[in-house]
Amino acid sequence: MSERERTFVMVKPDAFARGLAGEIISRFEERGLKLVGMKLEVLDREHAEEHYGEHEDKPFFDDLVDFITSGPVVPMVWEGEDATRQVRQMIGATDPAEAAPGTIRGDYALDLGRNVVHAADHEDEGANEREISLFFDDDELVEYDQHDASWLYE
Ligand code: IDP
Repeated sequence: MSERERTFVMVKPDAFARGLAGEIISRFEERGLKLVGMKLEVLDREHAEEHYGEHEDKPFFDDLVDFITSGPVVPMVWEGEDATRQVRQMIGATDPAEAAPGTIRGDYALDLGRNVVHAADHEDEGANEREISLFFDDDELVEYDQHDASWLYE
């Protein structure tokens, strides 16, 4: 069995406003991932700019920060085997027009700037640690036994 990992995921304001938060959370629950952290908050600009710091020189940066601060988001931490890569596969390509049907973006989104969900980049090794600590204190991540683990993992 490969390593159990923690990965950072966030329901974006478009999905929350469209009543899709529950649907998106259910995708990860039903897959068998373990929810260890979750909040509901409206991000301030400073927090949003730090979160998207890698894009600060891009032409879409201001619009992206406007959008992500425009309403409630649901930051979450999900744990599971190979979780970062599995979650990225589940959310689909960044541009919903390229996202396969069956992925979250492929099923619920149409536009690059309104792509319903964020997840840490599995190709960026430090992304999870950086993003989890930007949104959660250690004592906000919950320790518990996943009761169905023996049915999910051999
Ligand atoms: P990701 O969300 O799939 O990790 P990133 O490249 O990190 O994709 O981009 C962050 C977010 O910025 C995307 O989810 C998307 O909403 C937005 N974005 C990325 N590229 C563009 C663009 O070219 N125009 C407008 N928005 C963009």
